[in-house]
Amino acid sequence: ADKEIEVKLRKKLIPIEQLEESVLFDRETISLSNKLKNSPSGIIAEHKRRSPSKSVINQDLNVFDVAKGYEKAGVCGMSVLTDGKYFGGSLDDLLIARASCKLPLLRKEFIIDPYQIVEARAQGADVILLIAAILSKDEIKYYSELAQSLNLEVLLEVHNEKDLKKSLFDSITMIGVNNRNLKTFEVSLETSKELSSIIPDDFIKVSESGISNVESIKELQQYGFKGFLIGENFMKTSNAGESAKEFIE
Ligand code: IGP
Repeated sequence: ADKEIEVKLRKKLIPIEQLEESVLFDRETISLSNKLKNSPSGIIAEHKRRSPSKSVINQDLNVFDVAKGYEKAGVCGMSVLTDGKYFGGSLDDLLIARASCKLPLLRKEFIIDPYQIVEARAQGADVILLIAAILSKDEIKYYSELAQSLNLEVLLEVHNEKDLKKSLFDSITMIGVNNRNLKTFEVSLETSKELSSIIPDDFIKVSESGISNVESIKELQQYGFKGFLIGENFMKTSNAGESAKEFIE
């Protein structure tokens, strides 16, 4: 409910017509899925200051440097948490990352309103996250088609078979399996392995959360995963970019 109030407040601040006039609104977006297809490492590196499961991860790294570092390391894309309440992020973080690098940027947010998708486009994102667990089938269809019409790619996040079953639309390019259980915060890479066989081949498979070594990536690649979303493991160090580099061939 807090989130809804926040969205409504922001709507009042910036009318949608004004978002559409943003200079970033018409920029050519960069395809994350194409990069993942052609990469041996497939790293999507995240900027995340804190999280409900770990509280503070790192408050000292600034987004500008992190984005530059990830780009220099050779990652495929960057994920930027824009949620303030649970993750200490903001839309300014997204804008700063946009100003710092040419990587495809994922707006990492709990999207529950189409306004947030237009906002993502206006603030420099290339990809949005849609979480199946918090959306209906109709919403997933509508939101992903809206994103596609704005030249944004969609990473659709699933936790189980039920999530997956309501999410298979051709306006979606990437399916992400979140290895972190939303209720218990427990992480298990088995979740990715188990779901891999029922994700149709038309989608790029991404494994999200709890990845902390290259061996895990090699193993997940055997299950057809092309993308690996990694936050904490890079952010907990003093130089996120350098840490990401160790994961890249
Ligand atoms: C990154 P980790 O364990 O490497 O820090 O996880 C990313 O998968 C995680 O931040 C995440 C997330 C989300 C955060 C995945 N899905 C949805 C907020 C909302």
